[in-house]
Amino acid sequence: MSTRMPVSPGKLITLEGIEGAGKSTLAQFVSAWLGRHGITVRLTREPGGTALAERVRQIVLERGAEPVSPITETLLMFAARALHVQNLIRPTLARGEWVVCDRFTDATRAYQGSGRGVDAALIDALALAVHGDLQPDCTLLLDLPVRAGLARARTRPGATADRFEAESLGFFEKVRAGYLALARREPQRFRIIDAAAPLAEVEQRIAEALAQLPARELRA
Ligand code: T5A
Repeated sequence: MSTRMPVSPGKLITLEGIEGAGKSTLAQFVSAWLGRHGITVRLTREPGGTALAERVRQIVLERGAEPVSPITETLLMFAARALHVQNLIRPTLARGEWVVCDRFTDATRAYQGSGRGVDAALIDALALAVHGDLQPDCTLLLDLPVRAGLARARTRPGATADRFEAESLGFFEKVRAGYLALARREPQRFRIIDAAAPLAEVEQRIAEALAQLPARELRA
């Protein structure tokens, strides 16, 4: 008979924010920081994260001739998320590893909900169907003025504007406000980080937030 101790499930850490907030850059910092503190981490992103979900990402981000309505966009985000949750996130957490994810369902709430006007109740129903009781343990909201984020995103090496990056300032103002409203509603889960600060300062704030996570596995 096996005497192996049951594995305690890993934690899901998400990074959110408007374009150019620094999510991809800081997701790598979060993974490295957790690694140094004894945690095995899987770094991933949305939409995408698995082979099939990355194909859905291409469909939803590309600027093609065929219109994509807000509801279609929402369904595509959740189709990609369903693949990601089933085939990567849940199995990784079940092994006791942590998942660091560049965007998750809060992005749908902010972009499709606040930005495009899709009904919040519909988004909640899809979230329940796709990931049930799975919620991020901690969400780092990288907040900065829209103009600053877009300027960074547009001057990034090799940048080409996808369907979202081609949107107006007004759209991103609604997205930013939507994120801040989500953070106010769930202050335990969200940490709002001033992403307009120099990178070293942003990293310092994130390290402080991670050090406060209630996790036995975290080594000093
Ligand atoms: N989407 C996604 C939805 O609408 N609904 C959903 O449910 C989901 C999951 C995904 C798009 O899909 C939408 C939102 C998005 O529009 P994406 O490429 O994953 O697209 O996301 P983007 O936000 O477009 O990614 P970006 O690369 O533009 O932004 P990041 O990741 O926030 O920024 P990053 O790390 O690439 O940094 C940008 C530049 O700024 C510098 C970096 O070095 C880089 O050059 N930088 C800083 N410079 C100075 N000071 C700092 N503090 C800095 N931090 C980063």
